[in-house]
Amino acid sequence: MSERTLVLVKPDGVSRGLVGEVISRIERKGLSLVALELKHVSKELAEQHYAEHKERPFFGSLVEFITGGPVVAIVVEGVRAVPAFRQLAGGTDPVEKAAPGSIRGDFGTEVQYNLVHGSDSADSAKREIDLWFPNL
Ligand code: 3AN
Repeated sequence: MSERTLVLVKPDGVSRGLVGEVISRIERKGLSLVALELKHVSKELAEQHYAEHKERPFFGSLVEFITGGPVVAIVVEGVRAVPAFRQLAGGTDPVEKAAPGSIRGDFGTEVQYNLVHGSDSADSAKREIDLWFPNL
């Protein structure tokens, strides 16, 4: 029943001092932290992480944004960890989609600067955890 997901506190979340807030919500939900690292993201890692968005018009600015400041990468584990963190994060658009009470709903306004990333499936989680934490 237990699974893992990759969570990123993106550069906007780190610079706004929301790392503790995000970790606190993960812990209060009943999920566990398995690995955590403050990372300066290379262009290569960013492009691999967001490979599925390669053809999207915002790909270039997304890569620029995610490499523009430190990111906190966290491997989170628990029962239904993938959808559970997606619920904590809220929808991609912090205003139109994310409900109040979610991380994006409470703290975000812009689609690109939406504070956190969470894997969208167990398969994505495995790929992303291998990418961000190759030694885990
Ligand atoms: P989520 O992070 O909710 O799974 P995705 O995977 O569709 O959303 O998008 C990945 C990231 O790309 C988002 N977190 C956001 O930073 C950025 N993004 C998505 N849609 C747009 C958009 N229309 N304009 C700019 N950035 C976007």
